[in-house]
Amino acid sequence: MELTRTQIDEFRQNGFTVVRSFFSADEVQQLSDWLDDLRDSDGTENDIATYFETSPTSGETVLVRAEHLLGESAPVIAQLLLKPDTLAALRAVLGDEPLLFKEKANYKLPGCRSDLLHQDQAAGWGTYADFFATMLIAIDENRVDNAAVSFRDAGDHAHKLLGPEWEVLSEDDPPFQPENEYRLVEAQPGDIVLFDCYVPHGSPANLSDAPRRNLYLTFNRKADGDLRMRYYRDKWENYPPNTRDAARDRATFKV
Ligand SMILES: O=C(O)CCC(=O)C(=O)O
Repeated sequence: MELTRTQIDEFRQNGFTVVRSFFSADEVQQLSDWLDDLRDSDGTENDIATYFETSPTSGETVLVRAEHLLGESAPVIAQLLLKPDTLAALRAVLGDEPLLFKEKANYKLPGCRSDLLHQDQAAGWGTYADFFATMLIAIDENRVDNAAVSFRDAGDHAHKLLGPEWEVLSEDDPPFQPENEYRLVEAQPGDIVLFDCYVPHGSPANLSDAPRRNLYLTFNRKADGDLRMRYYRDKWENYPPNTRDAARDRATFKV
């Protein structure tokens, strides 16, 4: 499925665009089964970096995110996610060959905390390059009541940082204010959102009983080089993955 001219223009002007049914029901089912296996793991197997946290609402240990998903342990999943249509869409928005920078699953299970308003570039990405594009892939339905992601959509998109690195743009829980300047993107499994590293976004805590799992594939331009393992090595030094029996609390989370 090729992006339309309108979608490419929206991405450039507003920092994000939504593409419906980019992955088929069969593809989503494979991804969902794989994510469920990972959710139930204790975080000690294979080369996937898991981040377990204690839920602020239920007190239970939940897998909040998993990164470095497309290592040697998941060749079939890597092929499915990095299919020719994925690379073509990223090529269209980046204007260059896309190279995978990082990939993660955000589980946002019932009880998972909010993700405060932030720009991805503020997470130290400027050390590596000044532009990235991310494909959000909805695995579960994203609804207003199970923590669908909101993006700033006020016609003032700027390709720059709006605050200091490592700081969120607001400490207030979503819905972000003023509400009419943000677009809450409800999505069906298989829908994607392409967004750049400067568009402010975030999502509330998941207070429903429905999981809201999304995958995020982030790419940089080939001109900026192959940065993925350098990024992960740096990140693991500063923010090491953990196992189920060493869950963190929210206080350690920044951007
Ligand atoms: O998955 C979400 O709800 C938002 C996560 C997010 O913005 C991020 O991980 O950068």
